[in-house]
Amino acid sequence: MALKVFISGKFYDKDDAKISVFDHGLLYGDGVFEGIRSYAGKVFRMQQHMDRLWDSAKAIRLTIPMSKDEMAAAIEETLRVNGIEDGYIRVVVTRGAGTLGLDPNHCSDPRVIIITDHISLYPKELYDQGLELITVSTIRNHPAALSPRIKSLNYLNNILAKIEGFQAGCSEALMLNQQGEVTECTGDNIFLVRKGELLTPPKEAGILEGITRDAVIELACESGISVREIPLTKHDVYIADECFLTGTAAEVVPVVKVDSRPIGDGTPGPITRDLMAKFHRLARNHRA
Ligand code: PXG
Repeated sequence: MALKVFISGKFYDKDDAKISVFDHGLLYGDGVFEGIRSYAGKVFRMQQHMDRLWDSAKAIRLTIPMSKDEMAAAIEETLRVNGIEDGYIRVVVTRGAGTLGLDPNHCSDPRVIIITDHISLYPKELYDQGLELITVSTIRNHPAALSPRIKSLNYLNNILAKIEGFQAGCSEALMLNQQGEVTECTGDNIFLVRKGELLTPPKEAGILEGITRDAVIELACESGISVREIPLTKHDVYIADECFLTGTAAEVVPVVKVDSRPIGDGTPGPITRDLMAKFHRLARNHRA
């Protein structure tokens, strides 16, 4: 059976799931999105994803043509018609079809797209062995120009960084901000462990406030590990005892090398491994 895709209230077979070439989502990257996971038939942190989607839409002055409850129900229904229990959900809201000009007032019909599928971002070995990062020259979007807190369809900033990372043979790229502070990777937030403490850049550094990041901060606090959101530099990364990334797609993934320098002893550290296990339990235990 072909995968069904939800577009604005109707289900279409994957090959027939199409939107207009005049949609400003395509013409200008004018829209917002979310990447969400479902574990054993239960959507992980649905409410937080709905809140972030609505905040992103508000920031770009886009009105989502349904309520959060209706969106949540449509997501559940899309998972159900596709028989997906453990999967990945991509929600996209575009400005809608308009004219060949920037003016969003010509777009009267925002499209809501829900795709559900399976995902595995990195091979299992990377979770056991850890991955390597490189700091790239592409800096993260300046918050005064386009806030990194908006999950918009404009991901060129991250894509350019990702290409730089790939060219250096790394599967993820570490992005700095305009002040040279550490922000995040192209689709994941970053954490360091230093003297038993968890350190991560604050939202003011110019990051997407990840939902996995929030979950890991909560898990660390519950385990009595101190967490500080403070500005970090490359130096802090180089001298860290441990490093890991968090994201919906990646979950929690250890980092063992940055800019060719081993982090700690060059293997996934104990706090990282503990938080990976705790995150898996949290996600699979269905706690919202
Ligand atoms: N930073 C950025 C820039 C992101 O795009 C995260 C951090 C992690 O946030 P969550 O809420 O997922 O913990 C993201 C989210 C992809 C993909 O295709 C990446 C994300 C979301 C959806 C798809 O790589 N990253």
